[in-house]
Amino acid sequence: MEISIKHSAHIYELIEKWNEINNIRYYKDIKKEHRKWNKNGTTTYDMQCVILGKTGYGKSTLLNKIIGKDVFETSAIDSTTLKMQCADWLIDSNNNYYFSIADFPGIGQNSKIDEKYLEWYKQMLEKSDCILYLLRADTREYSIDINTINNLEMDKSKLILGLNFCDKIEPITRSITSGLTEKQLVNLEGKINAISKSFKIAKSNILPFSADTMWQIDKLIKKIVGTITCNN
Ligand SMILES: Nc1nc2c(ncn2[C@@H]2O[C@H](COP(=O)(O)OP(=O)(O)OP(=O)(O)O)[C@@H](O)[C@H]2O)c(=O)[nH]1
Ligand SMILES: [Mg+2]
Repeated sequence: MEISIKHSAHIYELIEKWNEINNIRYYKDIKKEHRKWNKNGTTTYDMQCVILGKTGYGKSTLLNKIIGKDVFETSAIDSTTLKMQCADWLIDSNNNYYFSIADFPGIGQNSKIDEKYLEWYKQMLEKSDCILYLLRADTREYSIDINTINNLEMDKSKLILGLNFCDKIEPITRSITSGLTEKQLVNLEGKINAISKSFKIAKSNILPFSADTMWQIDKLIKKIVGTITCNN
């Protein structure tokens, strides 16, 4: 399995934007077999978060917002991400410890391509400490997602269901603030309850956000860090 590194920086770059990332820097138990990678002949240990989910659900957009730069290509029209790619942040240069977020191609295009991508997902699950599986808050069709999570036997202790597109929850209004209205929040609560039941996953593992307006991305980062450091 090969992943192209599209962005590489020191962990301080992330901490400056997201204070919570500090907890990853202080995490001591990094040197584990499943975290081993080979980067140009050097063995590294990567604490890995992977973003998975259907095409067009905002995986690349989210990663760009976390970095604060448009590194990963996004599109409102076509399936955009066609290979495995990631952003890496150096934690410790003496031991070659890294924090990494990987952006994968989205499923749901056609069954032949899905087969290939699902195989990639499967391989990556074993190497990951946090699986961020994106859903859209403005749809009620989750059967492909439920099947994918069940068929790949995703470890629910590592799984976060990221509920993106919360800015599109009904009733949509025009506003000068980026938060959700009272009515949207009520509908969101109902949505989370329904998803919790149908996916058989605790409500605490469902994190609503909007990559577009950046609503609750700070909470999502906190959840990712908590999952990786087993400190939820
Ligand atoms: N309104 C709204 N639009 C969003 C949000 N997140 C992403 N988008 C838009 O959705 C479109 C698709 O986003 P991408 O980031 O390319 O989706 P992707 O999951 O990476 O897609 P693939 O690479 O094909 O798997 C883009 O036009 C984004 O601007 C969101 O929270 N709200
Ligand atoms: Mg993409």
